[in-house]
Amino acid sequence: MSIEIPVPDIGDFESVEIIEILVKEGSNIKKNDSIVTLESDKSSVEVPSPFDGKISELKVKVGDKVSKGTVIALIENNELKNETVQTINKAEEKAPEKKEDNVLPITEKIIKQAESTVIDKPVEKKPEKTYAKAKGADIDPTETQEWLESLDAVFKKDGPDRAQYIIKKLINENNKEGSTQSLTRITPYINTIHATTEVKSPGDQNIERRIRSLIRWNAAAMVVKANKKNPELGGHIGTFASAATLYDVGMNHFWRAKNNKFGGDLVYFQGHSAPGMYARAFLEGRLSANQLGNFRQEVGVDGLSSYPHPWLMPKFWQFPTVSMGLGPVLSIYQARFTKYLINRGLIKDENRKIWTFLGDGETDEPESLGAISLASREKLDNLIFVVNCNLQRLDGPVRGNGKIIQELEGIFRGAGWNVIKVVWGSYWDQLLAKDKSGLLIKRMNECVDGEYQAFKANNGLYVREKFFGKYPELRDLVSSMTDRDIWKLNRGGHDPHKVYAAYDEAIKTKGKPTVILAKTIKGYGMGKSGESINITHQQKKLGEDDLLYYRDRFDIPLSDKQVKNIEFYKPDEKSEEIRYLKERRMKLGGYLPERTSFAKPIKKPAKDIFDNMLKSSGEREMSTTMSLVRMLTNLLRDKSIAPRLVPIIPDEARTFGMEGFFRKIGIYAHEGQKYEPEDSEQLSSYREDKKGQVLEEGITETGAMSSFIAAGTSYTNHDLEMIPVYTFYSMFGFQRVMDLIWSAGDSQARGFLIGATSGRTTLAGEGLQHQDGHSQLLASTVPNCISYDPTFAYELAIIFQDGLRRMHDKQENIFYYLTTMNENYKHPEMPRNCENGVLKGMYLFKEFNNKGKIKVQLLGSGAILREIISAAEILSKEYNIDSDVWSVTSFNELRKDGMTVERKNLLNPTSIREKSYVEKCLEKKEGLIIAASDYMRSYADQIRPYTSKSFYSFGTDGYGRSDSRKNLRKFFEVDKTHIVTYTLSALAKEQLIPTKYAERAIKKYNIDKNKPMPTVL
Ligand SMILES: Cc1ncc(C[n+]2csc(CCOP(=O)(O)OP(=O)(O)O)c2C)c(N)n1
Ligand SMILES: [Mg+2]
Repeated sequence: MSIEIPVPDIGDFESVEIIEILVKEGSNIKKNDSIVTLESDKSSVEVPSPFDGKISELKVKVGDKVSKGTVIALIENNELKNETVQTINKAEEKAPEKKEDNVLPITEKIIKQAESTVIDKPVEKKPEKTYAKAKGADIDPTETQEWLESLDAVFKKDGPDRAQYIIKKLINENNKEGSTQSLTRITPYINTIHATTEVKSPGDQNIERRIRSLIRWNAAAMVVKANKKNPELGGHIGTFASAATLYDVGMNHFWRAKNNKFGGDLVYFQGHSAPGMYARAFLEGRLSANQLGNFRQEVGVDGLSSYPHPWLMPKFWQFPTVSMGLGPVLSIYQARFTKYLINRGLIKDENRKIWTFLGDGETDEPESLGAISLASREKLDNLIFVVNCNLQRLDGPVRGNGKIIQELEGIFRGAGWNVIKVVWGSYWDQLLAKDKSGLLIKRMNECVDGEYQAFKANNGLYVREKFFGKYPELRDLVSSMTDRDIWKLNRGGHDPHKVYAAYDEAIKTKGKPTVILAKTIKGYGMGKSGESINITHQQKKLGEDDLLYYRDRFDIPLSDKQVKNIEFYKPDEKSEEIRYLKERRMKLGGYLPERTSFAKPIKKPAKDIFDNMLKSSGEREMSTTMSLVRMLTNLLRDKSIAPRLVPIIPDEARTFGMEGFFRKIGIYAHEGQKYEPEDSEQLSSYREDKKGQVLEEGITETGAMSSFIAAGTSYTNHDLEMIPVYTFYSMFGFQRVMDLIWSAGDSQARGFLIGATSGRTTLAGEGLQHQDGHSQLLASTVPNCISYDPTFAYELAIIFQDGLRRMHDKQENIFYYLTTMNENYKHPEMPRNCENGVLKGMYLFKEFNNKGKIKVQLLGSGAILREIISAAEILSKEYNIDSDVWSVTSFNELRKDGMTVERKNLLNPTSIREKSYVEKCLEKKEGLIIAASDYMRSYADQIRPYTSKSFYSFGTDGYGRSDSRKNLRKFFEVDKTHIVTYTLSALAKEQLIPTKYAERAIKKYNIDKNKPMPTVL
């Protein structure tokens, strides 16, 4: 039987136009297949079929206006054979009946009686008591001892879990009794993993130490050698010296490389510890001594980049991390994106891990800690942070008066992470075991980082006096130890056993991310030249004595002469060390870091996907943001593209009319949707799904950009090409997260950044902080960012299609910045043969040739092209001035071409001069040039050098403000009246027309000559 399909609840809309019919009469469709697309001026949604069945009749056509309940089609559904024609109105069908509470009179009586007894009962007054003010002191040691003994007994009988349970119960009880003091999230300043429960490393510690020493030497030598050659080059020794063990244990035992059987762990190395990674790659035979000798010399020689830059070493580095804070936030979103791909069924779950190394000073960057709650909320147990707590940053201590490890423990534990502190090395184990009274831990707890730093800048005697010497019992504890023994008491981050145990626990942790807080010494082993002293970070020139000390400290088999020559050391290929090192890496699948891609290109979308954008929109007005949404909706119907699209939005989907995606492709939620959304009956209902495709990031441009990078580099990190489309308020893009966009370029991310609601005068009401007149200029500063400011739907379609071709067919490592607008207007049909011009940056849109006297070249970009077209009409009609109107889709692309051609000509003075694209377009055209955009004048000014004609540029320099579009364009002098007036004035200046025309126009259009430049208003 036929069933009517009505338009469901479409939210706040009435009388919405049907812009597409997606099914034919007689066709068989499945439940949720789209039947029609509806579009208001704010949003575009598809109406899905509620059943499987055959469309027996279409009741609507393109252009019809529909509202909730309008029948759009009849469907034949075999399962509902016996029924006659029915109307399915989900809202009515589902609305649950509200049940009245039917309480029997007798029950009510009983309740009343019960209530009255409760009320009548006298409130028991608690006796007032004044408690002794303990202020943290032990006011009753005997009682304390009894409690401790009880706990000890529980511990011995039933173990730590039971003890923990009882403590929790006690705390709860204490809270119930009225204590308001919160429980500390900080544990004592000792290792989280007790010595007795440590998992032991299977490695050969002697060989591993020898390998580590060689790496230490070569890393330091690389920096010293470069600076001996040229002191300008710089570099860091102290950081890697403090982190060598942390890296080595990972390399020897934990980090699995990518190969044909496994996707590989992803490791974010701390940026300025790069020399250590090079030194290891040298021993592995992946880098030559020559390359090491060219550390930080990359021009004209085969050198090594200062820091991890995939752009500069595309086969080596995977993640740019040196801009502090970016590594941590990027890795969190990388871990989340990995789970996204797994949950969407696009990659296998291979239990891959993401490891992130960061400095303790780096944790002050808001980006480092700002997203840690996402990691625990999304249960990212594939993520492991290792914070190298050497207690120092560049200028001095990270927390001289406090303890960074304790501070971070509280923060991470509070955010729900698994925290593993690796504070003390094995040499402390015995002392801690002997410390029955807890005095040693008390002393550890009370010392601040400034003191800990000073201990390691001095010697064993100093530590004896200043640390142990404070309490006679502790002095006695080490009385049988020599100063040398005391000096040997190592820190956890330098003890491979402790580090191994921590890593082992981290990889086994389920349901939450792990952070390892490893205490180390900055400049470890550098002695007087840089161990634990404030200048360590900057130390890059070691004198001969310092080098000899370093050699002896780490037993490097080099002669004095070789040391003085700062030679690198690599044992023979057959040596135990090299064999061991290689064997370990082979066991772990290959070398790290290494950047490769085995991704298959994404197939081109069918051409007809873009067809409707190339046609005129007729009387329909719409914004380019809406065109984009329609284009993406169409792309979601293309089998090859659809699964790879990653729409990313930081809480602005409704602003951009993208809420239709929620229902259609779902919002990614790792645990699905645990509630029925309040708008579940609506077409754009807030649907969360484990397989959801939209990354709805919430209000975090930093997070959204990190997701963009994760998706945009998926072709190398997951061997799967993805197409991120990150849409944001254009003002909160480049201006807000420029450093991340720079790092997207370095990472060679591919994708589309969409600066929506763009333009200083186009986003009318929002005012100064929202109106962007410079993002296009900022985009021009990123070398591999291709940017466009299109006006019409067909321009957008041409650019997007070409973007897909370049990034996914030609595999170019570029990404796009497209500005789209929220101004509604009609879109013309694509002029013939404009594609090349659209992509190059400009094409002739229209000629006004009827008058034939004076001509001008009018160049308009984005929102202001339409003002230019109107100005051309006025000039033609009212002043008999002809013009050529050019749509400039990208002044940035024109400039790139101009620079390239100019340079080529300058370098080839004897060859025939080549012409820039701008020159080719304009040379044969008559008249001066007027160029305008909704961006600062310098945006259009970029092409000034590439034409010999007079050039006048107009733009929106100054702060934005709230008003209507019309008023704003007048204020910034980019409206049609100003363009007409300025054109007349420019022509008068060139003595092509009398000045009176300009003077009259100024009066006619009420232009205030005395108004200051908008930059000062
Ligand atoms: C955003 C940013 N600001 C400043 C720097 C310069 N810088 C490089 S290393 C460093 C100190 C790092 O200290 P920490 O994080 O403790 O690392 P450590 O070297 O001690 O391991 C600074 C300030 C940078 N790389 N990035
Ligand atoms: Mg540090």
